[in-house]
Amino acid sequence: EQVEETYIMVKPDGVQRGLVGDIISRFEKKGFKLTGLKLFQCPKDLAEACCWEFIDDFNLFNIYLQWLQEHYKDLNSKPFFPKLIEYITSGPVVCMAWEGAGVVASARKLIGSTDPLQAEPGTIRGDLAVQTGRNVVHGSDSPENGKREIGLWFKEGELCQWTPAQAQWLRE
Ligand code: DAT
Ligand code: MG
Repeated sequence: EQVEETYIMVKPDGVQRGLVGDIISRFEKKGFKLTGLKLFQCPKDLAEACCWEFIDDFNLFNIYLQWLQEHYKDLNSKPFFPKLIEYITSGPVVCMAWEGAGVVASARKLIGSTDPLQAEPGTIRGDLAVQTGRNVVHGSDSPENGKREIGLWFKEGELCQWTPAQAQWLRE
C-alpha cells in the first residue's frame, strides 16, 4: 500500500469552541500517524489586509495573501473567497500533517460533507457543526494536494518521522 500524507487544519471556530482535542483524537484513535502539529496565528496585519483586499506586490501582506490563495487555489475566484479568508485568518488555527495508507480519502470521510447539515452523524462536521461557513476543519482532497498543502503550512524541520509503538498492532 502507498503511504499518503494529508494536511488537516482545525479552523478558528474549532479552536474557539474548544474542539481541538476531540478532532485530533479522532485521527489518533483511527490509527493514523501524526507527523506535524502546531498552533498558528495569522499575523493581524495580514488578516486585515486580506479583508480590505489591499494589494501591494512588494510587501509581506501580499506574500501571505498569495500563500492563502495558493492554499485555496481552486476557490480563489469564487464569490465567497474574501469571506473564507476573513474566517480562516480570524483566530489561531491548528495545523496538522497525518500519514498512512489511504489517509487522504479516509480523513475526508472522518470529516464529512462540506455542508455540516448534510454530513453524516459520526463525522466531525456531522457531529460538531451546522454551517458551511463554520465547518471547523479542513482536509486535503487528494494525495497531491496533501503534499502541496503540508509544504505550504510547514517548514521542513517542523515535521517528524517516527515509528509509533502501536504500528505492529494496526497492520498485520
Ligand atoms: P471542503 O472543505 O469540504 O474540502 P471545499 O474545498 O469545496 O470544501 O471548500 C473549502 C471551504 O470553503 C469550505 O470548507 C467552506 C468554504 N466554502 C465552500 N463552498 C462554500 C459556499 N458555497 N459558501 C460558503 N463557503 C463555502
Ligand atoms: Mg477542499
